[in-house]
This record gives sequence, C-alpha cells and structure tokens, in this order.
Amino acid sequence: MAHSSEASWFSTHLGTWPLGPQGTSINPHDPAPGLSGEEFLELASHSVRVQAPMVRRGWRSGDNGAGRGADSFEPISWAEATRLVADELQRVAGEHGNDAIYAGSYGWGSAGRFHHAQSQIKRMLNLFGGFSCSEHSYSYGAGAVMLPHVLGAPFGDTNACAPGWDQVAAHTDVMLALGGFRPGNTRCDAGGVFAHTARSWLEKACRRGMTLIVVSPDAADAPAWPNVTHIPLRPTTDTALMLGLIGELEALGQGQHDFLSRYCTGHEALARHVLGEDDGTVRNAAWAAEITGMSPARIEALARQLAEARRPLIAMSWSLQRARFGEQPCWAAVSLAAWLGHIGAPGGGVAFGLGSVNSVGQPVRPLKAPGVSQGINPVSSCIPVAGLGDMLASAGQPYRVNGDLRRWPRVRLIYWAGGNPFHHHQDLNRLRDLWKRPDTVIVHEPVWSATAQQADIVLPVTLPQERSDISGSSNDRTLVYSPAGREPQGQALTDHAICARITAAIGQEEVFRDGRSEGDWLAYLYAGYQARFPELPSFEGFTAKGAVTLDEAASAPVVQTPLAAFVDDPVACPLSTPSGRIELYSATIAAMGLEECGGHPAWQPPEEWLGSPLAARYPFHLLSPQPLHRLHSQLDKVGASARHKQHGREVAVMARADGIALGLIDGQCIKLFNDRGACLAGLALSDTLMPGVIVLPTGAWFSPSDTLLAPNGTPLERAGNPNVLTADRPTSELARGCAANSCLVAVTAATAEEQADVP
Ligand SMILES: Nc1nc2c(c(=O)[nH]1)N[C@H]1C(S)=C(S)[C@@H](COP(=O)(O)OP(=O)(O)OC[C@H]3O[C@@H](n4cnc5c(=O)[nH]c(N)nc54)[C@H](O)[C@@H]3O)O[C@H]1N2
Ligand SMILES: Nc1nc2c(c(=O)[nH]1)N[C@H]1C(S)=C(S)[C@@H](COP(=O)(O)OP(=O)(O)OC[C@H]3O[C@@H](n4cnc5c(=O)[nH]c(N)nc54)[C@H](O)[C@@H]3O)O[C@H]1N2
Ligand SMILES: [Mo]
Repeated sequence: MAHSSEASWFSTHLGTWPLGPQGTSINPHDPAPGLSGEEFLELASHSVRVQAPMVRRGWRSGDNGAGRGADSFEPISWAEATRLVADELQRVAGEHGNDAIYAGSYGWGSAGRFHHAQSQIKRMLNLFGGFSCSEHSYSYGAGAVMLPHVLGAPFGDTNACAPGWDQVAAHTDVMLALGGFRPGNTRCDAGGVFAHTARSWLEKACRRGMTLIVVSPDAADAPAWPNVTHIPLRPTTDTALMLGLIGELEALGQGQHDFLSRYCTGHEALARHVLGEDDGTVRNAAWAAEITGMSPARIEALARQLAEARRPLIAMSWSLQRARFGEQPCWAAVSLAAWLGHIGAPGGGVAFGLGSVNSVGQPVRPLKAPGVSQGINPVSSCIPVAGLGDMLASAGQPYRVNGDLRRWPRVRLIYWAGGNPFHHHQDLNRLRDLWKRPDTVIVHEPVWSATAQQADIVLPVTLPQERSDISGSSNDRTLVYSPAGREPQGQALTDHAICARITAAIGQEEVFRDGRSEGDWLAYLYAGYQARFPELPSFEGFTAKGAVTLDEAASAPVVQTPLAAFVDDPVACPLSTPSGRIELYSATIAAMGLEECGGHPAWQPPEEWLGSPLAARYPFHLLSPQPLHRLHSQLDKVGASARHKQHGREVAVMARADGIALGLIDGQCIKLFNDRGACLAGLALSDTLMPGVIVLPTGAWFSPSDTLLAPNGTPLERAGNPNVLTADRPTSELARGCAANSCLVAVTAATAEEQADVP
C-alpha cells in the first residue's frame, strides 16, 4: 500500500468496516465506491438472520419433502444437527450412490478466499465419497461453451476474450457496445473489488475521442458523455443486427477478405448464408431492420462507420447471451469482428463482458494463487448449471449438451451453501414443485433466504464481519485482509467449522482441517500468493497493513491483446480449434445435428420476443438485469435496496408512453403476469427505455402469497421477483445456459386486495 494515510485508515476502520459482498469498497481512494459495508453491518443483527441450527418438522416425521417450503422449523443443537447431516449423507450415499447427492451449490456467497462456502462443502463432501456437480455459470454459460468452438479452449474464460482497458483507452476509435454499460454493474466482482476503475477507463477512452455507440433497449446503458450515441433495438435480436451488418459490409465491398482467408475457416459458408445463397433470404440492413426495429438507414450508416474506423471494437455484454439461442450473438460478434479485420490489433476485434463486471479487461497481472483444495470428486456426474430444474424433472433421463450424451442424476439429497437458487433459477413456480422431489435438502445460510425456507436442515453461518479472511479479485492488484469485527450472531459458525464438525462424524475431521486452525489457513493461503509474488510483505506485515497492492513496476508491463500471437503468426501459434483458425463455420457443431444451433451463426426467432405470436397476449418483453443497490438477493432487506422499494416491492421500469397507454402512473402498484406466474411491483416510468420492454431487476426475496393467486393459478409473488415469470428453457442443446432474458409478460394495475398483501 503506497500511501501511509491509507494504511492508517485501514488500521482504524477495518475492524468495523469489513468486507461486504463482492463489491463492497473499503478503499477511501476508490474512484467509484460500490455497495457499502455499512449495509452489511445492518444485516448482521437483522431479524432475517438464522440464529440456530434448524430442522423442518415434517422432514423429521418423514414427509419425504411434501411439506417443504410450507412447514415450520424447530431449533436443534449443533451436535444433533451435524449428526443428522452426517447420517443422512451416509444413508443416501449408501442406498443410492454418491451421485444422488447434488452439490453444484452455485452462487455468489462470500468474497473471502478461505470462507468460500462452495469450496468448503465440496472439500467435505469429497470425504464422504463425492457428489454430482455443476459446470459453467448463469453469468455467461452460453459464451463459455460457444467461444471455445470458435476461438479455442482458453476463450471460454471471458477475461481471455477482451482487450485490456488500457488498450481500449489508447487505441480503439469506434466501440460498438451491444448491451452497453449498465450503471452499477461494475460495482461487483467475484472476490470483491478494491478499486472500481472500469468506468474511468471508459471515460478515458471517450475523452481521447473514441466514438461509443451503445445498442440496447435502454438509453440508460449509455453514459451521458459527448461522442456517445445510443441506438435502441428489440431485446435478443443482436444476432440479426450483426448478420445484417456483415451483409452491408459485403454490399459495400468492405469485407476484409484477406483477413478472413488468412485467419478464419468457414467464412465462405457464412457469406453464402448472409447473401441468401443457401435459403434465398438476403441478410442486409432491410432484413435486420424488420427484426431489430432499427431503421435500415441507421444500420447502413453503422456498417459504413465500422468499415471506415481505424480500430473498431465489437463489445458485447454478457446479458445478450442470457437468452434463448444465446450462443449465437457470441458467434456473430466474432464473425462481424473478423469481417472488419482488426482482431489481434491493440484495442480492436471483439470484447466479451467489458462492463459486465469490473475485472474484465483490467490491465493487471492476475492476482491468482491456489485456493482451498477441494480434494478429488470420484463422482463424474456433472450438469450444466442452469439445468437444475430439468435435472429434477427428468431424473435418470438422457440429455445432450455440447455434443455429449449424458444422463441427469437421480438426486435424493440437495446440499447448498453460498447460493440462492430461489433467487437465481428461472420459473420458480416450477422449481418449487420439483424441489419437493428429493428426500432431503440441506442449506448453510446466514439469513432466512428463500432457499433456506425451502430446506429441511438449515445451518446458520457467519457473515464476513464475523470471521477473518483474505479477499481479492483475481483480476485486481490488491489483496485485502478483513479481520473479524464482531462476534458471530446467535449460534452461527463458519462454513469451515460446520464442515469440520460434520466430517468428525466419519472420523475425517483432521483430514478435513489438514492440521490447521482457521488462522493457520489464512497464513497458508497467503503463502501461496507470496510464492507467486515475491514482492509481497510477510503475513504479519499484510495483516498489519490491511491491504497490499502489487507493484506493477516490479514486473514486465501487462499487455492484453487477445489473439495477437495468432495474428502475428497463425502457423506457429495456431488456435486450439480443430482447424487452428477462427471457426466461423464449425464442422464439430454441425456434426452434432442440433435443431437449435447449426454450423454457422444464424438468427432464429425464439418462442418469446416482441416479434412472436405470443406477443399478442403478452405484449411486453421482460428484461431482468442485475440490481443496482445489492448483489443479487443479498442485502435486499437493508440499506439502499430497502429504501428504493415501493409498497415494499421492487420497482419495475416501463417507457412513459406505455404507462400512459395503459393508464398507469409513476409509483403505482402493478402486476406482471404470463402463463408461468405473476408478481407485484412498483412502477417507474422512464424516458430512456424503449416502448414494449419492461425491466424488473433480479433479487427481491421470493415471497409467494398465502391466499392470492396469479391468473395461471400459482401463488401470486408479492415482492417483485422476475423469476416467477421467466422460462426455464436452456439457451439451446449446445450450452444449456441460462436464458432468463427471453420472456414475454402482460402488465396491469394491481387490485386493492393485491396491493394490501405486502410481503
Ligand atoms: N431472471 C434472471 N435471473 C438471474 C439472472 C438474470 O440476469 N435474470 N442472473 C443470473 C446470474 S448471472 C447469477 S450470477 C445468479 C446469482 O445468484 P446467486 O449467486 O445464487 O445469488 P445471491 O443472492 O448472491 O446468493 C448468495 C447466497 O449466499 C448467501 N451467503 C452469503 N455469504 C455466505 C457465506 O459465507 N456462507 C454461506 N453458506 N452462504 C452465504 C447469501 O445470504 C445468499 O443467499 O442469478 C442468476 N439469475
Ligand atoms: N450492482 C450489481 N452489479 C452486478 C451484479 C449485481 O448483482 N449487482 N451482478 C454481477 C453479475 S453476477 C453478473 S453475471 C453481471 C451481469 O452483467 P450483464 O449480463 O452485462 O448485465 P445485465 O444487468 O443482465 O444487463 C445489462 C444491460 O443489457 C441490456 N440488454 C438486455 N438484453 C439485451 C439484448 O438482448 N440486447 C442488447 N443489445 N442489450 C440488452 C439491458 O438494457 C441491461 O441494462 O453483473 C454483475 N454486476
Ligand atoms: Mo452472474
């Protein structure tokens, strides 16, 4: 840490300003502080904390899950709780095999390196013989499967697929940002954010004269600076726009065919598709305009602007691929960038996820070191993470993903720590029914989240300020020490201590702890960083300072130009694709014979978008982006999140013109519904959002009414949780990613009776 004022600030404040969720800033010099640590303090003693180990009464009397979510709980001792958990794990593993234990346990709980709930429970469960796991993320599950086919295996990691922000600031002259820069999204990062710099980098690029063109349904995704323009488009139609732009480049004679033939394979097939030689439909500005709602002239002008740019960058936010056929925009973005010919040049080509979180594109040495070892999982069964509902619905049935034929495991026990599937999964009414199928659900939680309420055994966990930890994003320069500042609430224990007690029941506690106290573990993990970064101070020096920042001067400068080595010498440095080149046509994917994903990028209409027949009944496209004032469902009940509710509910945003047409006014309580469910929300009328779209951020705690029903007969959700409306459909059989953004709804005013039912 360079400044002594910072060091003293840390030593005086860290005890009471600990790490919060993964965006909390404790750095007084942060250019754009994130969520506040103060709110975490408010949560610490809030009535939503779980005070003691709890067991559901119906589970005890053997109801096999029938009363799950509707039943009462009773407190039990830690000794009894850990015995019940260990016995049940052994029973299920013994009777049904370890693959009947599902512990994918996806989620963003805890920023710390040691108290990382998923690592702790997986380390424990491996000592019980293993479990069925999950792969990829809700964040960019479609991209993580598609991009390796197109660019090679390393490009499944979103960070590999974006130029450094310093290169954007220095070289990019036109950035086409699909999805743009939602204010607040760069507040967060896995591992925490010490300095929120993504926005300042963007500003630096624009000040230097970069033209930023944001294409998205909401002008609020574009910063209000000079040389920034916003073009609205219908949600989930970006693939059509990009194919239409390629068509216009061809018509202008501006396609970079030298680049295509030197570095790509399959561009001929894609060119034939765009020119309509395969099916008679020409993909040009006029075609794309029909689908996207943009004007043909605007698309033509955009094609010319990109063709004339010295260093254009096609940037795409993760949100685009969190939709049906979400694999396609990823492929189309690489294709458009290849047609423009600047891939591999500083600040040019394609970027995936710049602005979705703070870490993507940070020009720093990755601050990576080994975490808590999870051991070895002898069970091979692994599901695509957003396949949770299908796994429960189709136990034992075969399915296809990324060309593999797999079988959904027959799950009898679900174990979750550090995530909230009743926040993050789609079609929560369906999930609620399916969730009753397993024999047992065990959850570790600091608070009575919706998932804890849907469990059989709930084990209370500390919040970050009740334990000491090390934190830091792997794409940041700073490691932070966060000492415990208060006693654990009630009987809460750390995930580590809970798992240690459970492994004690099978005589494995010493193996689990590896002979270390929690304090020893922190020193041990820190030593892993020191081994990679010898300039770091001693552990004692680190904890005394509170934070240490890597000295970038001590290393060679970080230059992050994706694909530069390949473009320099494609023969010596081929990509790890089958052809060694950028695959704009993939024989591998084509050979899978999938209906929903062919051999080259293509636009196909999904079931739900503004152009589908269903829009006659459900005329609004629902987008459910990330919430500004919290991290997903965390901190929903406190601070700014609680203050920004209306009628105790999340606020939906709709174009002013739509509100007027429906006779709705600002601040009114509304109801959103479709064939899957309904929820209530507040209403804000917007002058930036395009008509026909309604935005309801994620994260309001799932609160089904006891008495009131949705038009489809499911319980009315009262807090404004969009996931009672979203469809539980995979992106496609290729990736089976989360497709939350493909969702149509209708909107009406709530009735007086509905309004009176406050969560
Ligand atoms: N409709 C819609 N749905 C979406 C999305 C969308 O765009 N639209 N986005 C998706 C995406 S990208 C994501 S990443 C997911 C996020 O989904 P999640 O990551 O599941 O959401 P969180 O609310 O962060 O859940 C973290 C949980 O961990 C708990 N927790 C915190 N600290 C600890 C700890 O130390 N130990 C334990 N055991 N628990 C802890 C918190 O109380 C909280 O309940 O949501 C997905 N869902
Ligand atoms: N404050 C805060 N920040 C967060 C999080 C949080 O919970 N709170 N969560 C973090 C996580 S886990 C993730 S994965 C990232 C997610 O980062 P993203 O996936 O990039 O973000 P979203 O919030 O889903 O959507 C961003 C914008 O995309 C636009 N958009 C939506 N659909 C389309 C489309 O089809 N086409 C185009 N062109 N634009 C579209 C919307 O207008 C929206 O404002 O955010 C991270 N940042
Ligand atoms: Mo995410």
